[in-house]
Amino acid sequence: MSLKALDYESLNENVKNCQYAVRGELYLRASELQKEGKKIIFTNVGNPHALGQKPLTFPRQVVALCQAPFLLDDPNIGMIFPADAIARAKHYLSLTSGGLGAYSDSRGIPGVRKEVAEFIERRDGYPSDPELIFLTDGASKGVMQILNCVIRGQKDGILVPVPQYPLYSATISLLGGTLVPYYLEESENWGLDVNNLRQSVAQARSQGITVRAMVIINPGNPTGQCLSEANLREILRFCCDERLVLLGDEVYQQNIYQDERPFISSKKVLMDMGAPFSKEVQLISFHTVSKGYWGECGQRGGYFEMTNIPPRTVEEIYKVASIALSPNVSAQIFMGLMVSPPKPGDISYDQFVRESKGILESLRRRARMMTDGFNSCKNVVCNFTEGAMYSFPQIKLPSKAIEAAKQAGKVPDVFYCLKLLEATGISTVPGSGFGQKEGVFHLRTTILPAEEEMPEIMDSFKKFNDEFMSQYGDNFGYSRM
Ligand code: DCS
Repeated sequence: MSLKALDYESLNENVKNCQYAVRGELYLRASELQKEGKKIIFTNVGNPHALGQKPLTFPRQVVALCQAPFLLDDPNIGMIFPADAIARAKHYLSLTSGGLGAYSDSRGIPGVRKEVAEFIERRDGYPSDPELIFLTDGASKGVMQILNCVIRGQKDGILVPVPQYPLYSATISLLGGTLVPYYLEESENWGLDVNNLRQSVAQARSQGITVRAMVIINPGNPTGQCLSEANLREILRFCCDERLVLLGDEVYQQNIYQDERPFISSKKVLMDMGAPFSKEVQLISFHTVSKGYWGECGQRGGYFEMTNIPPRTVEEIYKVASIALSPNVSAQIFMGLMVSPPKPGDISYDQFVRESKGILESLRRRARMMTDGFNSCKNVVCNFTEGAMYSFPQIKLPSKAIEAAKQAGKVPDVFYCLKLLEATGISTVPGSGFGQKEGVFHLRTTILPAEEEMPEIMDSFKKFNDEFMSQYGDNFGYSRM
């Protein structure tokens, strides 16, 4: 009997081959255990509100009023909402054509795109054109739209850091392209060596792959490193030489936990480099409302900015965006608010600053607690989380553990993470879900659990790890790689 189109055996192979570890085996097992009544600490996803982070007050007030515009007619409204929130709600409603229930332009509301452009200009000191900014349902959708334009077939390669956030590997396999890995150096604080890039490109070319684009994640996920300006220059020069479009994933630009290397955007570095680079290199930069101190993951708001992309290509991207009609309109308002938060002198300013600083300072302390906690454990080494939301310790698994994993039919780091989950309820993602060098094992956890719970979580990790290492240990000394 012939198969029907949606019988598993006849599905699109690209769908079956695509892997997304952040919601993979570990997450499924954690969900099962939760149903059985076990307390699970979901540190597998960078989803701050799910771990108790409170939403910022001002943006929620504005969007609440946009969702319920009849409240604006209530004579008592000024007793519940501050005047600046009321004014901003009216402003955003005036930018829509029919409020939050109406589709917007497929690129997003022009007035919000203008606010994004003004934010980029303030941040980088260079002009930004709202016509080259598209609002998207989270950064993910933007990344998918752009990769869809770049990948023509199996022979098209995309340079992706390893370890990487699996949005990239999954989308490339879904679109039937080829991932060309370049390795980040763990012993160099997950630094990016341009020589590795050259090698990766040469190797891919020798296999008949046309390398077309390069992805950078800055600050890094899962690796947490912040790229230096010098490094970004090298990358941009490399992209210029190799005629690659640079996809700059900058969703963690607010999440910086060290002072030596503040965030610097790829766009600014490119413009600072001047001609010919500033006129030649094709760059797409991504941002989101899901991260930073906003953490509004469920709202699904994002944008991308295009630099040096020809108008005819912009038209094609617009056409494809139009198939999905419109990005979420409430999320577009969150984006508008993120790029133009309350200013000094506004009624809500002090509260906004208090809330956002409180979140960022706590994240910085949590980043330190996690790194120090991991580094105090046997056979575990961890680079400091300079930025983003994750800790990515290396776990030196004893050979007996690797053997036991084999017996159980598991990848060694999956085996370790499953044992950790069963023993402690801590739900992590095995390093293999992000890619890592052969024979080296990691896990990823977010730094998002509540600060007051952190000591207990790290104690319970340490206790588990001690027991694991003594159960499977072969008493070798461990030296940092
Ligand atoms: N880029 C990177 C590097 C990310 O880490 C994420 C989300 C995204 C893009 C997409 O985010 P939005 O679509 O919400 O804008 N990070 C996932 C993660 O690793 N944990 O949680 C989600």
